[in-house]
Amino acid sequence: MSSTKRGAFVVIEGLDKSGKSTQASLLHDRLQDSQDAGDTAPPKVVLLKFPDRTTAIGKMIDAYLRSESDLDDHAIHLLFSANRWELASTITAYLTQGTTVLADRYAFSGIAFTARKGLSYEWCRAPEVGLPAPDLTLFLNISPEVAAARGGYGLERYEREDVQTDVRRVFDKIGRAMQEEGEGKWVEIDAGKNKEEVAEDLWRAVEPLVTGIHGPINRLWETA
Ligand code: DGP
Repeated sequence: MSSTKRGAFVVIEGLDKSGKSTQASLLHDRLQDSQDAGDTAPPKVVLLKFPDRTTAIGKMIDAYLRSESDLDDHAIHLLFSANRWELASTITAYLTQGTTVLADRYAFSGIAFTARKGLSYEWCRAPEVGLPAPDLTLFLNISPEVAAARGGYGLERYEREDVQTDVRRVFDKIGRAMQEEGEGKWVEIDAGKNKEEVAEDLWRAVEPLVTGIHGPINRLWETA
């Protein structure tokens, strides 16, 4: 039996105001344009966004982020994780049918935003173990000061420079651990450059994966 090709799973992570959502959207369009004209199904690429605020769990997360509700730190962590798990089988199905899956945030945000509250790294990681593993994670690196200078933060719960500084420290730890553990490729992109340059750097990292991947879909930290 010939080994079949599957789609690539690419995650974009970064601090708030790193340009992550803009770049995810640009990358999505570029991946879409790289598809053969007239080829409609299955889609060449899909863009998912975490948290997905449209589901029942996502609505609870949304209320929490907008400070309309308060939840125990452990409880909200598990809701964010559950919000990824509710899309896990969808991600797997897309990859299997050859669709590239692009995710705006993933398990790494989950760890970074809760570990900064003082909960242990291992506890934060535990509910993410076994999720579909990205083949490539692109971390948009920007200093919290530069991020803050980009028109200021919004009003949501974590949109503060002190929070982002702590979160960045945990992201650095995750990036180092990912590289040491060989858990899929983690690439840092300088997000302080202008929009076009960042888009180009992202494309250079993603382009080799566009044609698909031979091999199984890995599971995050399953052997750790
Ligand atoms: P966004 O929609 O990308 O702006 O994300 C909303 C906020 O939620 C942002 O401040 C980052 C934070 N966030 C994203 N994912 C998680 C997660 O899994 N856990 C926690 N605690 N926060 C998260």
